Amino acid sequence: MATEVEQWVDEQAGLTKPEKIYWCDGSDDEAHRLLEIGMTVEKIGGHFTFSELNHKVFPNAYLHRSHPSDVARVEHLTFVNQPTKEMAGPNNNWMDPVEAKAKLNKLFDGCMKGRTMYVLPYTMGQPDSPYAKDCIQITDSVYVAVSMKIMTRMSSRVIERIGGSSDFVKGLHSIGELDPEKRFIMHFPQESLVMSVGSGYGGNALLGKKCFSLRIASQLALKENWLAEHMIVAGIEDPEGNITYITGAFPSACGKTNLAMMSPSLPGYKLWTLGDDIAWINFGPDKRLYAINPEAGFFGVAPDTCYKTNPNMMDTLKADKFFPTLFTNTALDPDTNTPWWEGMERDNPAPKRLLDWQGKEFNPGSGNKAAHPNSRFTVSIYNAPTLSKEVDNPQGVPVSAMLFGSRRSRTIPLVLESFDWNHGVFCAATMGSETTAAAALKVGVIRRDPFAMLPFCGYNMADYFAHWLNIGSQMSNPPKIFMVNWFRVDEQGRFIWPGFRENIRVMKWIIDRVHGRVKAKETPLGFVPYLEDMDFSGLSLNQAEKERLFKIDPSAWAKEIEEIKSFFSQFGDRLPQELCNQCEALTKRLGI
Ligand code: GTP
Ligand code: SPV
Ligand code: MN
Repeated sequence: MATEVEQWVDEQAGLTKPEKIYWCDGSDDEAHRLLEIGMTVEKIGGHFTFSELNHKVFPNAYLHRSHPSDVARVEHLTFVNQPTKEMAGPNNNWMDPVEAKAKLNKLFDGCMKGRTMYVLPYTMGQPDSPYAKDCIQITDSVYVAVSMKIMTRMSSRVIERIGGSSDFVKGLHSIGELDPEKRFIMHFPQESLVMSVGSGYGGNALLGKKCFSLRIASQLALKENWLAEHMIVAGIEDPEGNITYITGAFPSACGKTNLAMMSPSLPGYKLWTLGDDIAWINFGPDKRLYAINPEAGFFGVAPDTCYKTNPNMMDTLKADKFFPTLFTNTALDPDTNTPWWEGMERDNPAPKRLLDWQGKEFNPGSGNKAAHPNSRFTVSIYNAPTLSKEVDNPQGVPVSAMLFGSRRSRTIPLVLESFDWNHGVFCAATMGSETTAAAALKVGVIRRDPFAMLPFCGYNMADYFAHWLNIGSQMSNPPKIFMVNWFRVDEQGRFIWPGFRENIRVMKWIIDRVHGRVKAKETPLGFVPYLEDMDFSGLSLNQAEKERLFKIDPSAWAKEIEEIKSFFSQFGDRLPQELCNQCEALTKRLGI
């Protein structure tokens, strides 16, 4: 008798009508064959899916150029189809699940005619972890299949693990016609099902990532008393050799990968990487919170990555270990056949000739960028020189501090410690950030992005806030919560804080606070460092700049509070009263 997996795959094949069905085993040999197909058979918008890069410089690396209309997540085409609109909340697009299925089934009907259907069995999380989840994704894109080999633990053993069970997460993906008019990313949390059509781009198409590990998983986490978060996981080793584990939530393209891979500028400090995008956080037997990274690779922003800002990532990209590495929508130096992106000129002068991200001759005088601003690399976490030895620990690592950071030019100080858990939840719930190129939105305007989860929470965000408050109430000694902001600007609009490797100075203060080694100054916003406790040695910051990093501007905060209230109002009665209380208390402390 057919297993549940076989039955489900049969049904999808009946719908999409592929010419062939191929079950992936996740091996290197298979990746070679898929890359070969991408270099000689499969085409996207007139050119082959993959081309081989110079393996002397970037071992195992391949370039992918996507369809020019398909370069970022599309939040307006992403739906969370809970049984009711109320359950999805004001932060999600919603459609009645029955209607949504009917609409999608039309788009999927026959969409794989003449093509191969790839069946990808994978787990999110180390397979021996009690927190790991088994998943099956179907796709008709070799780019997606190869990306999933890097980003997840893909193996035919997953099929054996699932056996006859129906307990697996289902993802149905087709690039369809790559037509933005026929593009939808739809989630059905009640069925642990994602259906995605019309895009081959990362977060829209690698369904184990944002779609499952955040949108579907956040709903599971609510039911099962854990957290699924848009967070890095890292260990910070101090000069005494003690490692303190932290998580950090930052909106897309606001610095997670850079922080997760940091090469600290302060002597004696080391950073150990566990994850750069997603954390699943569970209570351990000691009732502390423990984090795992469900992913196995990085899908990182290329522009600005260079030896000056992120040497560990450059070494990761050049490591000759895990097979293969992908570059998507970067520019190309045709003379050396190596990828190039803006920011690399900080290490070496830009090549004389470049092909832009669409493969066209690049004109530096045009005002355009050679690499797409959201161009990315896909590379195994096992290539990272900073890989934590705990990365495969099935239980995860104990979390001592949780950071929340965003791009705010004038409101949030460089670092701020919340008074307690509930105040920290308020700070995270009211986070706002200046938008970036990671989503197809207007760039540079402030939008509220609570917990960096606005595009990724799979249910009503008011219930999500309540869940966070509830998690805190179950701990006598919860992790400390910090806000960080690398992006405050001076009068000329330039970033004051040097950031990147220098962020260790902020991390040092954070772990000193965790271990009770340093006092802090109480302000209306929370605790901030006394300037003399911040290690600014060797930086060219004057006193006025140091003060500006922590300055509280009452008029900016008056505006901020108005915006927070208006953001909260959309949740009506569902918003936990505690958050309104926190807002009132903040208003009083500021004397507004
Ligand atoms: P996603 O993969 O989209 O979730 O992004 P991310 O949060 O991992 O962001 P990433 O680390 O890739 O950084 C995105 C952009 O922020 C890059 O262009 C970086 O140059 C910039 N950035 C990261 N850290 C810093 C910093 O400390 N200071 C400044 N000024 N820019 C930074
Ligand atoms: C993000 O946008 O937060 C990313 C890239 O990490 S994506 O996989 O597209 O979500
Ligand atoms: Mn992300």
